[in-house]
Amino acid sequence: MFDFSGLSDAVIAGDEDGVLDLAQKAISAKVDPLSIINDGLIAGMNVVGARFKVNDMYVPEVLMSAAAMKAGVALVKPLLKSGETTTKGTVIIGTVTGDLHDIGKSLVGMMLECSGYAVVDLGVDVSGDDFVAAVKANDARIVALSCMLTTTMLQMKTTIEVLATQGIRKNVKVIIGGAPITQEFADNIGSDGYATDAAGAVDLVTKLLN
Ligand code: B1M
Repeated sequence: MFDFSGLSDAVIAGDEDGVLDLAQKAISAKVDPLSIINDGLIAGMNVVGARFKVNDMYVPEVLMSAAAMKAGVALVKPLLKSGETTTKGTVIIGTVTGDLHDIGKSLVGMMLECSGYAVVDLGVDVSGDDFVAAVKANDARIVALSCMLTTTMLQMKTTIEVLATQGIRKNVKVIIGGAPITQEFADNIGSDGYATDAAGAVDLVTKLLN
């Protein structure tokens, strides 16, 4: 059994080299890539979140942890590739207006890609109009909205309204997720589904498209 605590600690310390070294050791030890992400990298980030909340860590330190986490994910990502050559459909993903959190959204996009979907990642602080333009340009079937702040949650509703006023809501399924999101909120704003994590998002997209 691989000891993930060193990897989590390196994320907490914002030690990018340490993360890369320990993630590589886990890869060499043939540890399941998803476990490296969930039990090592995300576990570390969860501690960062808890410490950030009680002012035991501050924004510059959190940014270093985020950079270390991203470096680890980038190292593991190629091992998650499903090898599928055909796409099951295109997903447009982004974090909504006013919200700059991108780690969870990128993980969801990565897992969808690994499951055979084409993913267009619009990044963070994405407006409803940008989602509309991307759906049209890519003939997408799914719009995936991420949000991490209670103050930006309602931008998901706004985005769905923009999709409707621009006439494309009927052509796409809208799924949402992120730490403050609940099933009740998802139902209230008229989305087609909610997932708590990246694996759940893949299951949801598969269900909605079949
Ligand atoms: Co921010 N931040 N942050 N932050 N930050 C949170 C979200 C917070 C909970 C921290 C806290 O207080 N404990 C808090 C929000 C509180 C609230 O709204 N009630 C918070 C705050 C307050 C802020 C600022 C306002 C702080 C400030 O400036 N005073 C500010 C806002 C900036 C802005 O967005 N406008 C801010 C800034 C930042 C940083 C820039 C420093 C950095 C982001 C760096 C980056 O993303 N490049 C940051 C970080 C890192 C965090 C925490 C610590 C970690 C987030 C993370 O990456 N988690 C976070 C605390 C926490 O979440 N515990 C926090 C790891 C990631 C794998 O998980 O993102 O939850 P997560 O994604 C999961 C699921 O949520 C789900 O699947 C993912 C994978 O399992 N999921 C989906 C996500 N999107 C989905 C979409 C789906 C389905 C599932 O379908 C479409």
